[in-house]
Parts: sequence; structure tokens; C-alpha cells
Amino acid sequence: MAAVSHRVFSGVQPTGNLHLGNYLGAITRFVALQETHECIYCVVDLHAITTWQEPAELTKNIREVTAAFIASGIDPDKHIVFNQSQVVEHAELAWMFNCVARMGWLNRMTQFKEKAGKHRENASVGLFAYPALMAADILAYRATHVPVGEDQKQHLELTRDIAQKFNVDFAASIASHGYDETFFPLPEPLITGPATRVMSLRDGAKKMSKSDPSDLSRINLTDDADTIAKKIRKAKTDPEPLPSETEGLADRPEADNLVGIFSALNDQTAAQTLSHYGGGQFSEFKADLANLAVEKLSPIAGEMSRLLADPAHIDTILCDGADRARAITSPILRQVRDVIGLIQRS
Ligand code: AQP
Repeated sequence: MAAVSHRVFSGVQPTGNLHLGNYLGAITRFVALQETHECIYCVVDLHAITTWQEPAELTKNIREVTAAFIASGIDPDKHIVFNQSQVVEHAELAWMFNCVARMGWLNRMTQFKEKAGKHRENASVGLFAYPALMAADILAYRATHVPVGEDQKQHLELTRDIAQKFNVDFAASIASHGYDETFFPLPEPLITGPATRVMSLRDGAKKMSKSDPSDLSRINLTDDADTIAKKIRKAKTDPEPLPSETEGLADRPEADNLVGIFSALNDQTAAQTLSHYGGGQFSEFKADLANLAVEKLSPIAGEMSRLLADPAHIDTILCDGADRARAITSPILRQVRDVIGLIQRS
């Protein structure tokens, strides 16, 4: 079976504090791709548990990411929305990929180093093997395109390495079963748009992140208007006025970040933003940015809370999505078992 020509897969972890970086770097891209591609969007709960999650919070966060997808404009009828643990093929293929990926490859992953920090020995085995599960998420669908933020680029490269090694290691078996020699496609990362790396509001050198202990560092999708305005007012800046040209943003990470956020939310280039605000003070720019952020995010927060009031409906959407997802992964995994040489029920 040849790969579908354009199939998009991506996921978001239900680890709480869904923020503007997740929204601009990933979810808005997910929405746009629906027009042109067959899309599969996953709440990656198995990734979330690579670090400890309080069980009731995890359940709540799975529903919250689902609500954020739908409130942002993802259509679960036309495309597939589900949570990863309901499609067992993800975990099965991940195990097979654990046996294909090399320790040296995983040792180079910067996200593991950052997340494990100085306490590597205490990190879960799952956190180390996380990129093999991500490769399985994508390749269980033979997805060809993966919209992600800049931080996931290295994991996507590893996915391509795993696909390539599998295709080579099992080339003879793939051929003997009559399968396409490109058994797994090498998926392309789609790291596009004006905000592929939204930075912390408190430190322009750190990415905006769910796990940052300071809530002032990020705008959460569920923040109310006053909280958004307060966080933008308190966002770190420098004493200089805004530059008139984009070149003037070099070496000014906080200014660069706020201009990037404004431009992404207003669907315009940084040059267009600076042509209006260049030479002005941050106070006026921040007031307009706060209004813009509230205008764009409040309807999403409102729709999320409406959806979350009916958890049974969200769970039905996830179960239905999982059934449709399994209809794709189940025959692909049958082929994988064949190729590896495993005996299975016919
Ligand atoms: N700051 C960001 N700017 C742009 N894109 C971002 N993404 C995450 N942070 C930014 C993108 O959002 C998608 C979902 O990410 P995730 O939840 O699966 O995991 P993550 O990248 O680990 O997100 P966080 O917020 O940084 O969580 P923690 O703090 O737990 O590590 C991905 O496409 C990601 O690129």
C-alpha cells in the first residue's frame, strides 16, 4: 500500500496551561491545513505521562486540549481528533521503533537533556524514549506532513531517521511481501508561520512553555481579559523605543517576541507592525497588543468553557475519532508485523 499523498498528523500534550505559543506555533497551523489536507490531530496523553500527572488533572487536561482544538476551528467531523491512548497501535509501533532507534540517537535529543536536567538518572525511561513514540504517532498513519513549532524539529529529524532505518533494515522482507519499498514515508516538518517559537514574556531567551513556574511568562488560552492585559503590561522589554525596521529587532529578544506575537495575531508581517509602531514607546504598543490578544483569544476561551461544560460530548468526539484513527493504523500495523516476521491472527 503506497502512502497517501498528503496526510497531516500532529499532537499536543495534555499537560495543562495551554498557551499562546501552542496556539500560534501549532494550533493555528492545524486549522489552516484542514483546507488542503487530510488531517489527524491527537491529544498525546501517553507523551504527557512521561512526567508525573495527577490522574484527575490529566483527564481534565485531555478534555481541555480537545476543547481548544475545536474552539480554535478544528472540525472533528471532517478530520480526526482523538486521544493517543485509545489507539493502541501507537504504543505497539513505539516499542518496535525502540528496537530500531539507537541509544546514541536518543542521547543527542536536546529536549530530553533540558527536561531531565541535572537529574538524568531520575528521569523516566518514557521521557528518554519519547521521540520513538512520536515517530510511531506519525508513521502509524504514514503521515507525510507534520506541523510543529521550532522546538520539535530535532524530533522530526529522528522520525525520518527511524523511518529510513526501518525501510533499509527490512528492505528484503518489505519486497518479499510486495509492499512499496518506501514502506514508511520520510515525513516533512511544517515549521511555518510568523510565530514558530514564541518566547517567554519574562525572558526573551526562553521559549514560552507550559512548565515554566511563572504564570506571568505565558498567556494561557483560558486567561481572562484582565489577566491577559496584566501579563502583557508586565512583559519584560528594554528602555529603547520600538525600531522602525525589522533589523532593529536583532539583539532585542523581548521586543522581537512582542512584535512577533502582535504580527501573528494580526496576520501581518513584522515589517508592517513596525511601520505603524516604529519610534513609539512600548506602553502604547503593549496597550494595543493587549486589546488585540483579548479580541482574538476571548472567543476561544468562551467556546472552550461552553464545550467543557459537557464532558460527555467531548469524550464521544474522542471515541469516534479513535475509531476512525484505528481504521487507518490497524491495517498499517498488520503490514508492520508481517514485515518484522511476527505471527498474527489472520
Ligand atoms: N513557545 C512555543 N512557540 C511555538 N510553538 C510552540 N509549541 C510549544 N511551545 C511553543 C508547539 O506546540 C505544540 C504542542 O506542544 P506540546 O504540548 O506537545 O509540547 P511542548 O513543545 O513540550 O510544549 P511546552 O509548552 O514547551 O510544554 P513543556 O513546558 O511541558 O515542555 C508543538 O508543535 C510545539 O512545537
